[in-house]
Amino acid sequence: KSYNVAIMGATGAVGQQMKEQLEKRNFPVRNIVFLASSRSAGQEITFKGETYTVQEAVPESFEGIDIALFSAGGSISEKFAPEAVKRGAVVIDNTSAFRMDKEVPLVVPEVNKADLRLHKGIIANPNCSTIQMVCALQPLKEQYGLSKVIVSTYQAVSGAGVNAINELKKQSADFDNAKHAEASVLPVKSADRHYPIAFNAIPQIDQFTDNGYTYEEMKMINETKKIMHDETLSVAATCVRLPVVTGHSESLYVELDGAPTVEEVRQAIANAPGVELMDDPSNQVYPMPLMAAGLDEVFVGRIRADLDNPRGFHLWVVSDNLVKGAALNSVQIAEALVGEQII
Ligand code: A2P
Ligand code: 11C
Repeated sequence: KSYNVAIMGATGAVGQQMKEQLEKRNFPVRNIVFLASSRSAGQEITFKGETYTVQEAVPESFEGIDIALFSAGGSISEKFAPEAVKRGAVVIDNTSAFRMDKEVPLVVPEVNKADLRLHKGIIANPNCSTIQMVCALQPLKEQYGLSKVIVSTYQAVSGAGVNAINELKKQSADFDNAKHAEASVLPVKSADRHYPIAFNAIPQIDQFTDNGYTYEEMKMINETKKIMHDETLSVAATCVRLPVVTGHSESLYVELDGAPTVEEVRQAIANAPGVELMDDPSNQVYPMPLMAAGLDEVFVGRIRADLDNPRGFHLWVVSDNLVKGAALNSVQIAEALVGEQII
């Protein structure tokens, strides 16, 4: 059996990766439609050796579509996802529009694939920084119980889209002018002030909420509890943007219910699906975004026991934010729908 697929936001950083993942994983596509705004309608995209023309998205674009992968921003999802569902499509939405909606499953297949069965037309793909974190947390939770997570992130500009990548590239060319480089995209397009990202670190991703945390930080907090089915889990996050093109890094402090050895924690991570242990300090082996870019896995290294708390551990987690953090996870959701005969 094969499926009619649409990619909404096909010209974006994530949309392009969605196309690549469908090709690479040989997803059973019968027909594919590439959708974007009128700005890029008419552009050409090659899929499995055939050329397709990008179309401006309208509600009728979803006639006959079985699976629609969305990554064109939250307001576009709010407008078009219901139109796609009305026409019989299952929407896999990579924006924050529906993630915390009680009717919408929020899924990382390695963690909570069973939630897919509860879908009513829309399935949400979590935020990139949440996805890689829960992949590393799940094996620890399963084997030792998990009570607390404190995470600090080191996030790549591609999380903020094609324009942010272009901004970093442009600013990087002029080291002497770093402080005064022109900035109009980061920390977030809609902000009052913009700061250069080249040669910098910006402790703001997305806008601030009323409690002093940013939306990105609150996503990591709220989405983690929902995906892991644990409202009592204590989660705190500080999210920082770095001048890295692709690959988010995260420093995690976790408190477990049990008190395993470091070697036992390493084994739990090594055996987890989708996760690769890369932890050999004596040979300077640890994950970094430059090596993780373009790869599927969530890489974990620098695993250490806390020096004061026998239930506390520190981990360093790196993954390609556009791959497992977005496009791959969405395509894995589509594969699970097919594999489990939910579609
Ligand atoms: P377009 O190329 O027409 O602007 P990114 O997050 O990398 O910036 O990508 C955003 C994606 O969302 C792009 O594919 C962009 O298409 C698409 N997009 C933005 N606004 C709209 C819209 N109003 N309707 C459909 N697609 C949109
Ligand atoms: C970033 N994590 O790195 C954001 C991008 O809710 O899907 C993803 C935003 C989202 O900027």
